[in-house]
Amino acid sequence: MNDDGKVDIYQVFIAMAVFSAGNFDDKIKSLFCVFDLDGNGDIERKELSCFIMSGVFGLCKMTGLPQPSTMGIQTYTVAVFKEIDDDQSGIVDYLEFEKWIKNSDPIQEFLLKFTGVQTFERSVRRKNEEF
Ligand SMILES: [Ca+2]
Ligand SMILES: [Ca+2]
Repeated sequence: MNDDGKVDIYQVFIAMAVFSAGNFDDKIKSLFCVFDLDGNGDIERKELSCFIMSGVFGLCKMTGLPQPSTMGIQTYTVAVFKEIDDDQSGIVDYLEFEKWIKNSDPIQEFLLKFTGVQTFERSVRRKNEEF
């Protein structure tokens, strides 16, 4: 949650990236597949909007935060899409998506933070399995 009341979409990414198995590149690939609802290999704006909408609402439900307005999410989606769509072609291909994830400081920071937590939990689980 940011100061202006907007839900931080990056937290949705992190939740997904952290809880899925595999290395970072695999995670980006699975994220891309989740976004690409019709599976045509590109992310269209309506797909991103769908994802953000369900992601944000799901997150709010999970955390008990108040839900932002649909209008607010749509405005946010347009801004995010513009940011990802590097060549402004109106569609996001995998390379643009990958570049965006890898160059996004907030995502990297959260990943580092949450991956550390996961590593700890994993080591605990591994230890338990030894007995
Ligand atoms: Ca698509
Ligand atoms: Ca593009």
